Amino acid sequence: MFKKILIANRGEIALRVIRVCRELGIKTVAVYSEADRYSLHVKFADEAVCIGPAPSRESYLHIPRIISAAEITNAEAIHPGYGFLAENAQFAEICASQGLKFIGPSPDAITAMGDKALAKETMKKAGVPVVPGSEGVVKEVKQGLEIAKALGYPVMIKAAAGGGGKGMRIVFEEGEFEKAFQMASGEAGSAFGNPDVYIEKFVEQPRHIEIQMFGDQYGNVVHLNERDCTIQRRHQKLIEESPSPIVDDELRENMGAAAVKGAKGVKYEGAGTIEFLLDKEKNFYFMEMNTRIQVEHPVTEQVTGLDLIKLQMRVAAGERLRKKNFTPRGHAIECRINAEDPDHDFRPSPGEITSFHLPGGYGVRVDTHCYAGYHIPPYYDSLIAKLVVSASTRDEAILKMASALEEFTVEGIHTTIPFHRKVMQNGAFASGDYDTSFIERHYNKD
Ligand code: MV4
Repeated sequence: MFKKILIANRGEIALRVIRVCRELGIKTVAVYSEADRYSLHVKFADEAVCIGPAPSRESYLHIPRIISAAEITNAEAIHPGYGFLAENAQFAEICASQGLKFIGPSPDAITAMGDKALAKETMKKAGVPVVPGSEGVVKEVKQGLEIAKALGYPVMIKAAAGGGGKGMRIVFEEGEFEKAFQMASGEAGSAFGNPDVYIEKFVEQPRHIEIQMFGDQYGNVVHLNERDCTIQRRHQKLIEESPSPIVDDELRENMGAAAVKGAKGVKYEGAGTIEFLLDKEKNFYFMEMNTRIQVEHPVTEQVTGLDLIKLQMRVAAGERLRKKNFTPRGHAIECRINAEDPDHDFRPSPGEITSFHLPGGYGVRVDTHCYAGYHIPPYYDSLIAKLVVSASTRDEAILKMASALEEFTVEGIHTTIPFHRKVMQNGAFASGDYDTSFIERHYNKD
């Protein structure tokens, strides 16, 4: 096992990694920006190195400063967390060239999954179902029009360099195609420096179901069941759960087997997630692969009993995965508590937390880096806590979540807690029967 690692991240995920390192006897190095001087990851790590000013570009995204921090502290490996440099193939490559183990997949796997059109073709070749559409990128409008006609409208135009909904356009009829194509391509060009787009049949009223994957350095790949992340707002997930209320054993087995084929196809190492769209008839289609540990990993931990961060450390250090039975036990739900005002279009609400009281009880878990007196800086994401409950059934988990949300007190800033309280009372949510338009349909205040 490593003796010392550097954590190239901040917030709750940095704390989560530090805690695992303590359990494994690994020394930790925190890095921090000038805005994070008083953060708990700085306090709890064995060493801490300031890597620059508040803006991410000059600190958490500044590769030479992070590599230097690892070198001066003699760290052997880097845990990237999520966001920032977690899916940057160049960073993974530089780590390797400096003799630092990047705790994650190979640069090649990151690159292959980063181009969404290439990722789709790679998965298709490995035998994973994909949404019918163009084979790879479409360079000309004329070619696009032919493909769209053959697929039948509505279709979606997606940026190859996109992901998470950026540079995406839905087209309902032929007359709108050309303009949408130019818009999507132009948007992709200015946002990602790559104007390439591809085309897909539009899947109506889908669910977002993702499979947690793990691979080791010897080609063994396992799946750890699904998470249902259908409750999203503008491509930001707000609630995640496992198992999905609409996935039965047979579908779980089929999606899991497909995901394993896909991950084996890219010799995947470490934690990763394969996202699927599930249509009304419960057909599933590959959407994207995320080559990182995700925010919502705790719901999988709660139903499998595995510590996924610990598992990341172990496979990065060369341990082998042994196939076990990972059938989910009970039910877990996560609510993302963000410093945002749900009554004003979820606008960010940074500032000082003046009082902070956490819920408790059996099966209640809170992953947070916040405390009373903490100032939420305006520079980074707005996640302040992940509230995760587990119970034997979904109905119990919903009641437990409602109760925990009642206890959870945060003063000084606005949070998404009141929004989550309403969802836990919502009949459609309780029934498990909804799609990705849930929030627009039930909570549109715009
Ligand atoms: C789709 C789709 C329907 N049909 N692709 C949104 C983010 C990006 N990862 C892909 N997304 C979608 N792709 C086809 N062919 C609908 C969405 C989508 C969506 C997917 C999952 C969760 C929430 C969503 C909200 C709007 C659109």
